[in-house]
Amino acid sequence: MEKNLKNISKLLSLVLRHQPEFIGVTINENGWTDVDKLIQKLNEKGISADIQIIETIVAENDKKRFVFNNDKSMIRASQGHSIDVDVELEQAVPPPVLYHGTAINNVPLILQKGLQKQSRQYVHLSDNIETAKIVGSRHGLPIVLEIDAAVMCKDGFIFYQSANKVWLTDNVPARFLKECIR
Ligand code: HQG
Repeated sequence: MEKNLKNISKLLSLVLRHQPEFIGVTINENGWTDVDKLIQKLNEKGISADIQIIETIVAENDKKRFVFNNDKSMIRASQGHSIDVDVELEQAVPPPVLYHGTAINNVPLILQKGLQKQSRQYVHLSDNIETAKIVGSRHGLPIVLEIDAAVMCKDGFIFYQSANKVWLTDNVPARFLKECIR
């Protein structure tokens, strides 16, 4: 994606997941914000965005982070929020093993306390090692942890899959975690 679009996309992640007040938009209880208003507020901040640009970002974003509602009057992030919204996540049965990438430095604490959601609404997990590695490298030298999702399910833990296919759960106690050696 072109650099300018990438920058706007990053700004949308911030605004739609964490800080709508950064540009002065409001987000409703289901995470939606009005597209026209969003464009207006971006323009007021000196960012030249229009509906074509927003449509391109929604379509081409590498992780499909954003979605429109049916008539394209509203937009929201599919996952990753720290603000309290209900994006109507689908409960789903995960594959038997899921992965979480983190920084090596975090591992001692994680193996003691389990995976906690920190500032976000959920712990984020992926169904493949490569994605987990990339996520982990955002925090430092990456390491991938393997999650025994099959046993978690048997024990009654609930999983959701976001519209862009990220696996989410409330927390992962340490007993379901081990270092992935592959
Ligand atoms: C760590 C991005 C110490 C956890 C990614 C992680 C993802 C602990 C960090 C999505 C811990 C939180 C989410 C504990 C967890 N002790 N550290 N007990 N429990 N941690 O950014 O999963 O690209 O909130 O391992 O791709 O890294 O923005 O979560 O390192 O899908 O769309 O605390 O964000 O998506 O960091 O990333 P984050 P994450 P986007």
